[in-house]
Amino acid sequence: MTIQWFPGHMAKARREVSEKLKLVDFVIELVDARAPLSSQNPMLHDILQEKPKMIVLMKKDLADPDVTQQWIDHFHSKGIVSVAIEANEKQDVQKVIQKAKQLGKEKIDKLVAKGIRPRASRAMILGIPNVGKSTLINRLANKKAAKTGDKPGVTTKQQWIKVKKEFELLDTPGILWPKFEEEEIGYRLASIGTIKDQILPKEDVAAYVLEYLYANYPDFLEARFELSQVDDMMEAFEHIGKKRGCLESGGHVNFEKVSDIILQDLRTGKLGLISLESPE
Ligand SMILES: Nc1nc2c(ncn2[C@@H]2O[C@H](COP(=O)(O)OP(=O)(O)O)[C@@H](O)[C@H]2O)c(=O)[nH]1
Ligand SMILES: [Mg+2]
Repeated sequence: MTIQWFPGHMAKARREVSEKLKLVDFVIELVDARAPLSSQNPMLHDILQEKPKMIVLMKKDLADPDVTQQWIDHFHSKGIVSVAIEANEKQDVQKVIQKAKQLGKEKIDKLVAKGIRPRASRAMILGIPNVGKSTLINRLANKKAAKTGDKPGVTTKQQWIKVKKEFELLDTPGILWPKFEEEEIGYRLASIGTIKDQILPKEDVAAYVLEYLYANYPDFLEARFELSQVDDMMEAFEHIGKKRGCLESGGHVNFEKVSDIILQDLRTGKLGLISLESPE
């Protein structure tokens, strides 16, 4: 796999997250419900040390509900508080607030037992790019618009959003890098649009999607593309291309356009509710 993070960038990201961590009682780690493991950061565990965390599986509206439940059970069995949400669902956002309040209270209670004065608990949101950090911060802040864009260095000073009387949130998220230890992880992240389309060849990512769907959700391929096999990938692309008007003069199918259609359909949920990995 050719994806590389420069050690300098990783060190800087790690430093920034570590600085912010000092300010909070616990963290809220965001992952993508369609690939909750691949969208985690491998180093977070080390960086966090003893800091409590909860996991929010974002974009549950695009994921396979059965698999999402398996993930919730999986995290639960490991003693990790987790909740799956759709950012636009008010009730889901309330669930995040409830769990965060509870986790924060446990931490504050411990501190109070050690002699500090009771205060609101403080948390920060962490996650890889595009997972929905800014969106969730806005929902928790109950604001329509807040600063978006993952630009390192734009933050001048940390501000706190008072979500509830007893729970405050850092207004800027911690940005983590994804992991690329296995090729498969790169393809999953590229499929859901977390990694930019320029990094892995688009046609390869689209072929990965077709193969994965054929193995796990064959009915969805049939329903959306009337596609019943992908043994011959070229033929599969041509079939979709012809159906969806990706023909060039001379009758050739434009494979790049076909790839765009496959990836767009996946990312917008038009292919169905799909999870790209299950626990284990
Ligand atoms: N379908 C869906 N899209 C979401 C959800 N949460 C965030 N998004 C979208 O994901 C994209 C990235 O969100 P953003 O908050 O900018 O991610 P960030 O890079 O982590 O700050 C945006 O297009 C959001 O609208 C969700 O629960 N469901
Ligand atoms: Mg953002």
